[in-house]
Amino acid sequence: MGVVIIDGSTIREFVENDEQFKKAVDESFSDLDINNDGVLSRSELRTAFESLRLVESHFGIDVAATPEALTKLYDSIFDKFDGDSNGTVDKEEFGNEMKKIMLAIADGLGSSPIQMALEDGDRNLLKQAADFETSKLSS
Ligand SMILES: [Ca+2]
Ligand SMILES: [Ca+2]
Repeated sequence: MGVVIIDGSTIREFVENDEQFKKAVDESFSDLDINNDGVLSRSELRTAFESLRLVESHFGIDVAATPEALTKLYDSIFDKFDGDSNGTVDKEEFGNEMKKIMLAIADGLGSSPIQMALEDGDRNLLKQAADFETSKLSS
């Protein structure tokens, strides 16, 4: 368990570094594609969002929302990701939408840093943004 501190510019720089962001998206995507069929299903994406803990911050949802409300929410998230509405999310769709979400979070944070508590071994995109920042500082 560790704590990382990130702000809007940390996230923005990370997302706008194409090579770095693509690598992070590739890694996250393979982690999330539990059955390794090259696309994310509804349940795989839901698992992803539950573990990324982005929903509360980005969509402003009440954490105590009912299961029905959450399912509805995750369905609407899935539809956003599934740009061509073919029922699955491929890597490109995933990357495009993650980029939008990360930038929206960056806008929301502005210059007010937030602390994130992370489990060891977490590899979510916000954590990677923080790592990217750290590696830049130390190089
Ligand atoms: Ca899959
Ligand atoms: Ca699709």
